[in-house]
Amino acid sequence: MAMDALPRVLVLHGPNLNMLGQREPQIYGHTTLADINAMLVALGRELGVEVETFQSNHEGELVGKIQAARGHMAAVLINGGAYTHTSVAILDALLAVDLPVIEVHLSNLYKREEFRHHSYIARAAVGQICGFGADSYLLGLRAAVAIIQRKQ
Ligand code: CA2
Repeated sequence: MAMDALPRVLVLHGPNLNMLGQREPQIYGHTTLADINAMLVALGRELGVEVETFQSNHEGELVGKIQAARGHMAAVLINGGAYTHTSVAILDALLAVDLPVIEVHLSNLYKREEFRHHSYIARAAVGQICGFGADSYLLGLRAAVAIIQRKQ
């Protein structure tokens, strides 16, 4: 008997997030990106979704990955890094792909510099989770799964 494929969640990490755990631990914590990805894959398994992770320091690569998600992914979880505050291209890709988007950030954007208070990604997102460190991603994945299950 053919098994139904699990819904897939695409997790995108923007620029500089590959340095997590190596610099500025007072802001971003000691957890590495590999740790976060492993926790997301494990939680996804528990919750019945397949998690695919991707990090890039290049805006166009992130746009390409978002475009390719259409028809293959059930939701997109994104920490756009600094592109959050600058990228209309990422916003347009997220709007075009027509999937539930959950925006996450390690730090609390609203306690930081004014320029971090505006997110282009927020316009395409169901919601935003920020300020909980690595747990922001795990909470975001739970939110994505709740949305996917409601649709099934
Ligand atoms: O809090 C977040 O998750 C951010 O998306 C992180 C971005 C920042 O530009 C956003 O305003 C908020 C920066 C990611 C840089 O990550 C680093 C990790 C370790 C060392 C240096 C930077």
